[in-house]
Amino acid sequence: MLALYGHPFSSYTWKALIALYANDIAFEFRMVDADHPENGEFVQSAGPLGKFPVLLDGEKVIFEATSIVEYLAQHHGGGGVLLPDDPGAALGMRMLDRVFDNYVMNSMQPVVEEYIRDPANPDMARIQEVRERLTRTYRWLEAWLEHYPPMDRVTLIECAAAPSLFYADWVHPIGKEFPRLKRWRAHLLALPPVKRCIDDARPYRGNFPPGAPDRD
Ligand SMILES: N[C@@H](CCC(=O)N[C@@H](CS)C(=O)NCC(=O)O)C(=O)O
Repeated sequence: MLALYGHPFSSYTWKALIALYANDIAFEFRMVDADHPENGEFVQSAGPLGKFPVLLDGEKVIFEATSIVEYLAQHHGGGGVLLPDDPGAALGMRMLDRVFDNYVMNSMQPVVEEYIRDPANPDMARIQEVRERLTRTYRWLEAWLEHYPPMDRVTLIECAAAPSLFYADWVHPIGKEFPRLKRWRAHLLALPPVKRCIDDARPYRGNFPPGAPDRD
């Protein structure tokens, strides 16, 4: 039986959960929180900075959400959908996966950090930089979406896009000048594996440092 270490409110945990749910892969969820110190200890021992999610398959430990999705594609079904067998098509998906991690998720992280550092007095210049980076990324995605219509299947792209766009829109709402991106985000949020993550995370929304909006 697989075990996934993570937290229901963690965007990177969602990325792995979406792949697991979409492929009906049985696993045990091991919560990383103060009530389960043994899970936190395991996570600390897995990767260099003790980040989650971490997947345990027998003796095998896999960390980094992208690697977990790739591992599931290789060993637990996915049938060429999570990641295509064709190397060229797979490379295209990996490139998009990097876009969502590096330019969406990582771009918005400083806002979360600012509200943790000093909730009453965040550095507005730093936040403005985030807004500019995200706007630029949204513009790129809007153009990319011209050739990527919303689909019901779940690939590495949907696993990476859904959590990153879910939270990025909370930090810097996707404007109406990006209609395809707005529509795609709504489509992703309605996919059953994504919806399940959103619903399971609802009790933790109060923990979002910049404050969670009353929607989604
Ligand atoms: N590059 C990692 C990032 C994972 C990550 O940042 N996880 C966050 C939760 S969403 C975490 O572990 N936070 C706790 C910490 O940094 O100590 C991945 O793709 O899995």
